[in-house]
Amino acid sequence: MATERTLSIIKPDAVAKNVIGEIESRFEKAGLQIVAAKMLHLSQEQAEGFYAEHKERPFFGDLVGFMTSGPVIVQVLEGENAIAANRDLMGATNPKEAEPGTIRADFAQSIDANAVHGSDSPESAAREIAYFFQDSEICPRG
Ligand code: RTP
Ligand code: MG
Repeated sequence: MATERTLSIIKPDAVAKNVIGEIESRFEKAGLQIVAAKMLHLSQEQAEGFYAEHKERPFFGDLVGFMTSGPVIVQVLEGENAIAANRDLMGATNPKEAEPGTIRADFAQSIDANAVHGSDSPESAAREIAYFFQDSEICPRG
């Protein structure tokens, strides 16, 4: 088992529903620590850059429009196998296919408004963390 970091976003739909705390609680109960966090209202440029891997996909415009529709929490989670552990807690991209008890099953409306983002590999975690945070903004526990 390896200690990892992953980039998590609480998306505009979940912030608007006032369930930031309930979502954070799932991470904490699973043993993941929040080692960096901030609230941002992403610009179009920030959202396009963040999701650049999807820029040729037909849903890209809707994705960027949604991600800029309201404030988000961007954060770094740290813990054992944090990347996979976070993806397990999130559930499937489409909340209709997400396992009961996952964040998306419990809080998401649709494949667009799906409550949370999580890095999908060590390479994307490194890129996505650096996209939003300087090293000096990450505060691991001693
Ligand atoms: P995320 O990146 O947000 O954590 O989600 P994910 O890995 O589960 O899904 P990904 O394939 O990376 O897609 C990014 C976001 O784009 C939207 N999407 N829409 N209409 C569609 O077919 C479709 N596919 C993906 C979702 O909002 C997804 O979270
Ligand atoms: Mg993804």
